[in-house]
Amino acid sequence: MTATWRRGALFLLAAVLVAGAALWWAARHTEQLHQQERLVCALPPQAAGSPHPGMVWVPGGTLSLGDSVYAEEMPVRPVKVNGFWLDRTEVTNDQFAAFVQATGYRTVAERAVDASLHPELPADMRLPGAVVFISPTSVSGQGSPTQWWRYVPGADWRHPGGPQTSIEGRGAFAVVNVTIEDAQAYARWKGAVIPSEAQWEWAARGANSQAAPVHEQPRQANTWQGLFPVANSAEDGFVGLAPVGCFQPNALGLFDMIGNAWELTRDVYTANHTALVPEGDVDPGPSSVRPSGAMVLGQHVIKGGSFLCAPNYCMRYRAGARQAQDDDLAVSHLGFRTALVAPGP
Ligand SMILES: [Ca+2]
Repeated sequence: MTATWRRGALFLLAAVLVAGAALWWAARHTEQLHQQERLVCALPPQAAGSPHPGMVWVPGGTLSLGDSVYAEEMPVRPVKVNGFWLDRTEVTNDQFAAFVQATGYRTVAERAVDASLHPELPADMRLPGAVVFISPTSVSGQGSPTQWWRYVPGADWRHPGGPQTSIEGRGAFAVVNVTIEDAQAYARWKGAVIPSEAQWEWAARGANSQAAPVHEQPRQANTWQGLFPVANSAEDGFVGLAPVGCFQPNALGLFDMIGNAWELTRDVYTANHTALVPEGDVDPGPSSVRPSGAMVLGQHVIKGGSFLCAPNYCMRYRAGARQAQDDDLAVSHLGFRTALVAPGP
């Protein structure tokens, strides 16, 4: 009896030691990855004489819009897209900083929340701020996302993780904690627009109507490897957000269409594709957001998934995936890129 008890105790001790060592190794591995992460990735030079530097031409064609994994992606339907130009990377902190410096613009996350629009919110959630992902050590109950998403007063594009964080040395990272209003303001300043959902998806598919939808987690993208939201092995080299352009571009030369930061589109969110723009030409003309501040708050479609997309939780690392985003809520996994309707090369 005593020997059996002793063997059991020894076995238990060994199991605890092994589990402890595994946790220690995982924490150390994550810490090392943080220390080793790259702050900039070199982009290949563009052809000389491009009329729109930093953008690539997306030829027109007919897209099978949507996919079959989640209900909001359905039904798949044909939509024609005219040719347009698209930023080859997500807008970076440096690029957004130039806009802010030139215009004095203050983002939505830097303003107090309008109490008349959100009378239900407690006072601390009306302070300027953004929703930040904070990886929990465990998940309890039904796995409510409030266990890993927190409203952090003081979080904004300059302070992506909260007031104690900064973007110093991270000028090449995708700007995040921006809303559709912020993205529209940047695009107007640049003389560009925010792409429609169809434009964005057509570009993400490489403007190839023959390409079958890919459902596997991509290797050439900043996503989440491991059990979301507690274990992030970061096999792709990045625990969190990455500088733009660290992974292979798609066939058009567009970087990070999938993964890294979710990207805003100018389309108001609908529960599926049925109510989207009529089949036919997708005109990138009038914006879905009224200019000059008269914005009607709702939700817009975001595309591409982010560094938080994992097979066990959110398989939205696909061109056809989509999600709704509240118009006046800045989030630490959301950025954008701009489009331009102009003659092709
Ligand atoms: Ca990653």
